[in-house]
Amino acid sequence: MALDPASRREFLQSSVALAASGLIPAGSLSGQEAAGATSTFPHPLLTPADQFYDVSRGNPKPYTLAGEALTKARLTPETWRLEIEADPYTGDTVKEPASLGKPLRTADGTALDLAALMELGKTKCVRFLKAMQCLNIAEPLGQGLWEGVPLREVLKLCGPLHNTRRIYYWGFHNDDPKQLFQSSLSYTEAMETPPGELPAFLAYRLNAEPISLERGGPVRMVIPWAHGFKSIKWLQHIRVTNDYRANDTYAERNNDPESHLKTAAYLDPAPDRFVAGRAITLTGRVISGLSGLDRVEGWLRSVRSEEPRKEPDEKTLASAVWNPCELEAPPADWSLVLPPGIASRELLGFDSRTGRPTSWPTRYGMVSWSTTLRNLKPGDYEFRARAVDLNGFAQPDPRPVPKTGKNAVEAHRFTVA
Ligand SMILES: Nc1nc2c(c(=O)[nH]1)N[C@H]1C(S)=C(S)[C@@H](COP(=O)(O)O)O[C@H]1N2
Ligand SMILES: [Mo]
Repeated sequence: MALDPASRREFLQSSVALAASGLIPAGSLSGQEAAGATSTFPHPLLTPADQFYDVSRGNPKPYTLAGEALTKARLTPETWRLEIEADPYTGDTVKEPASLGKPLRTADGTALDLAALMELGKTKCVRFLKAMQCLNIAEPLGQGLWEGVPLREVLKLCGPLHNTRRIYYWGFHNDDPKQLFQSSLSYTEAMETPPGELPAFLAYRLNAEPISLERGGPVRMVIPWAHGFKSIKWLQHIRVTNDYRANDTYAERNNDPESHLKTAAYLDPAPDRFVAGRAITLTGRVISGLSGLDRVEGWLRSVRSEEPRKEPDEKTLASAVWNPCELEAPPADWSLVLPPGIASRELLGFDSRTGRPTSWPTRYGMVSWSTTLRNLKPGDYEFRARAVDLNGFAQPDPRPVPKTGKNAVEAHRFTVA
């Protein structure tokens, strides 16, 4: 929602008014309270680095290396280097290889080191709150404040590019080609940023600290709009190529390599039994993906627990009553949320004068939602939550193919006794 905090409050109040007027059926079966109830939101906006759900390949995993092995892998701040080269590839339809004016190579001492990258960051740095999510896991991994230098600024160090249609990149992988985990962007995605959008960047800080080894430090690619597989950890190689095809490791596993983060709500784990007469609060998280977020809504229905679980049929779905859930509001004081020394007006997606987010949730960001159910009679119930995007599509539409990102509508069953 593109709302400032004041109009957000109004929206919440008007939702309550709508419910009171009966326009939003706050029916007894649903028993769901209208938005505006006072709730606590269980997830901090910034996930501590060590509490991200980890998705890392490799044996041993690169972040378990220590001592000399770590130095040899060039995964310490002093030894880290980034090589940028041209791919010699030509083929049936690719007559000329890509080239760049000035390759950066470890062998001849020209590779980029961390000090040089951070020096570039003094004038070019971007800071951005990103929800990290795996295309194949139906649970957000975490949300961080990432800081680094746009990829285009780093490519500029290499002089003029010719015949370049894609940028390939990968990280340290134990010298075993089978462990290579790589990704790619089109030249346009690397070089240009539409207004209000966010550039691909090479991150060296997470939540204002150096990026931990587990999260992909010293330097990790961060692709704001994409699922996690484009945000390559332990970044060490960039190759400009005239090949027009995506080379992503994820593409080889039947995933859509160009998929964007999806607008989708996710349910937190909750008890499966509640005491009759007590209010029941259910919570979750919602990601604002490519198509933005209008609202999160919930559907409560009676079920018979002895019947096997099956998806509701068309008729049941058509008569479902979805009630608005409460979205966590933007913090009134961002200094209480952000690390010391970082002002919200310095973040992408925030107004550089007022320090307020230009949309809520922030673009490719994640917030908590909550709903309170009251006066439920003893029985068995099922609760579903879904996001509705700014085009009016309710999850999982308009893109229900799971290999472009898991965004099925999640359900929780429980008994009130
Ligand atoms: N080098 C490398 N980068 C990688 C991976 C990997 O295995 N190796 N996994 C990717 C995938 S599939 C995801 S979902 C994210 C997970 O990021 P996280 O572990 O910081 O949560 O990292 C991505 N970057
Ligand atoms: Mo992933």
